[in-house]
This record gives sequence, structure tokens and C-alpha cells, in this order.
Amino acid sequence: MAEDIGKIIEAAITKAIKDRGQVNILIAGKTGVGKSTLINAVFQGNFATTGQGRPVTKKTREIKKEDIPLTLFDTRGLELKDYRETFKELENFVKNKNNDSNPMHHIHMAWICIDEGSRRVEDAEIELCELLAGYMPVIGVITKASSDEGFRMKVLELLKPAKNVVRVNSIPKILDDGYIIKPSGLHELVELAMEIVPEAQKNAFVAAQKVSIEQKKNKSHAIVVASATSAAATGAIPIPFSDALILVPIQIGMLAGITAVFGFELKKAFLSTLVSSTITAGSATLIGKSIVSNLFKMFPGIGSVAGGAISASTASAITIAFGEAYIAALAFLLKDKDISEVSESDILKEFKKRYLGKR
Ligand SMILES: Nc1nc2c(ncn2[C@@H]2O[C@H](COP(=O)(O)OP(=O)(O)O)[C@@H](O)[C@H]2O)c(=O)[nH]1
Ligand SMILES: [Mg+2]
Repeated sequence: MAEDIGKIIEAAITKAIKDRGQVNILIAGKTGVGKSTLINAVFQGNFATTGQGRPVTKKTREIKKEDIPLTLFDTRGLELKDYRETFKELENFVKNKNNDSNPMHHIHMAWICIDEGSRRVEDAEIELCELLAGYMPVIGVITKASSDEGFRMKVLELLKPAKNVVRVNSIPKILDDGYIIKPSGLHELVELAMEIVPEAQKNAFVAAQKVSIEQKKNKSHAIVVASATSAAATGAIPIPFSDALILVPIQIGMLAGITAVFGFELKKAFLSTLVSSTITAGSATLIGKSIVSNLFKMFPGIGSVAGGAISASTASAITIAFGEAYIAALAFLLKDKDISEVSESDILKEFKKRYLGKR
């Protein structure tokens, strides 16, 4: 039995990683506009400080990090006089990428960053926007935002093909009089990016970003709904408790999917611990009985278990309670912590507390 569960977990991890997919984003702007700072404010994993990345054109570097389904292309040097010369190279690069038959290899979105303080949009930025918009959705990002004074309207006008222009301040800025300009615009940027990124990249984007826990929750709710539907389908044919095993792979798949969408690393040992201490509630054999009885404690009157079988509605309700408890635990932990600061035992503790009611 333990070996079977091991295999189920491995398959669930593979599927969750595949379903999450991959998102590739090009971030362009003059040196010093705040690209690296923005990247670190939006995405988990300190992307911008983990090495310089691999050069893919003269002015573009590819940055990746293990276990995060994101590749960034950092394009700088828009201020240089010879930018036009490197333009062709970038155009070829983007064209090659986005003509690839596998959409996972495309660049899915571009952010063109312009410093608000400069009050200036370069020809190179306008041309780059036009070039990129032929291949992918583009967002104009006004960085170091502190006072607009009509600059956003100007950028909107000049970056015509951009989907929108968002003003962002990535880090707190302390002024001479001690007044602090707080970070702003990050949620707006992430929400806009979520809207325009292709459907198949949304889960990867949600996992990689750290600004919106709400989006991680939303995508996870969708996984719970899909899992509950599968569970209901197995429950439609009344099955004896011993056969409630059918639900176990669905619930393991759901845990793996939620873990992936939240952006946590998917480790077999960790999922095994989660599964063995919740689904089986500490016992070596996997039966639905403990799940069902625990559920009844939580939601009395949910339905009756007739003749030792669980009904479609019970199977579905169990799955929902299980998935929602996991989502609540992860969202709670990320309220004031970064993903890298949340330990596996934190997750286990919060999940058990919510699902099994143990303190
Ligand atoms: N106040 C404030 N400073 C920023 C912001 N973004 C970047 N900076 C500062 O601007 C400088 C250049 O930022 P960096 O991210 O390295 O720019 P890059 O060359 O485009 O990657 C650094 O000193 C940052 O601290 C921002 O949103 N607000
Ligand atoms: Mg940089």
C-alpha cells in the first residue's frame, strides 16, 4: 500500500507541474529604471539577484530559477545610441521564440519600464513597444512612481500598442522630511498581467508572483471544484468505505495542484507526510471512514452514509473540505511571510488544525 501511495504521489507531482506550465516574460528598460527592483518585488525567489543570467542577445539576459515556473528576459540598454543595431538581434530572437511550435517556449508578455522621474519616453522605447506588440501583449510600467503630473497619459499616448500603463513604486522611499512613499501599483500590475497573459500561462504566473495571495486562492479554488467533480463522479456509484480509496488519488492530485499553484516546491517526502497525517489521519491504511467521520464532526447534517457507502455529495463535500482547509492554511501562512520563509512543518500544523481540528 505504501508503495502504491508513493507512485500516486509521484504521478500527482508530475501532473501538477505539467498543469502549472511555464510563463516567460520580457522586461525591458534603461539601466537604472528599476527593473531588478520590480522583479524582486513582484516575483518570489529573488530572481534579479541570483546571478546575471545567460546572455541571449547583446543586451538581453535570460534569468531562471529552479522550481519556479518563470523565465525572465531582462533587456537593458535602451538609452544607448547604438540601440538600433541591437534591435535587429532582439527582433530575431523574439521572432524565433514566438514562432516555436510549442507555446511554452514563447515569450508570453512584455513589460516596458520607464522611470517616472525622467519624464521622458525614448524613441527606442516607442519602437520596442511596437516591435514587441506584434508578438505578445505589452504593459507599460512607470517605475519609481511618486507624482504623476500627467506623465502616465503621455506614456499611454506614446506606447500606443500597450494594453495599459501602470504606475508602480516597488520599494518604500524615505523623503528628507521623513515622509515615506509606500510601495504602490504592484497589485494593479499583477492583476493586469493576469488578465492579458495567455490562459495556459495563468497558473504559472500565479505561482511565480508573490504580490497577490488572492489570485493563488482563486486558482486553487478552481482546482478544488474540479477535484470535487471527479470525486462526485466516483461517489455516484455508492461505494463501500474500503473502496473510498478511489478518492485518495483525487485528493492527492488536488493537494499537489494547490501546492503548485501557490508556488511551493513539490517534494515527494513532504506530500507523503501531508497525505499520511491528514488523509489517513495517522493510520497506515487508507480508508475513507476517518475522513467521513471527521467531516461529519465539522459539518453535521451534510448527508447520511447509508450502508457503509459514501454518496456523490459526501465524496464531493469531503474533497471540498479537504482542499479548502489546505488553501486556508497556505493563505494564512503567506499573509505575513514569504514562500521561502514558510516551513513544511508550518504547513502541516496549519493544515491539520484546519482539517482535523487538532490544536
Ligand atoms: N524609490 C524607489 N527606488 C527604486 C525603485 N525601483 C528601483 N529603485 C532604485 O533605483 C536604483 C536602480 O534600480 P535597479 O532595479 O537596479 O534598476 P535596473 O538597472 O533597471 O535593474 C536602485 O538604487 C533602486 O533601489 C522604486 O520603485 N522606488
Ligand atoms: Mg538590473
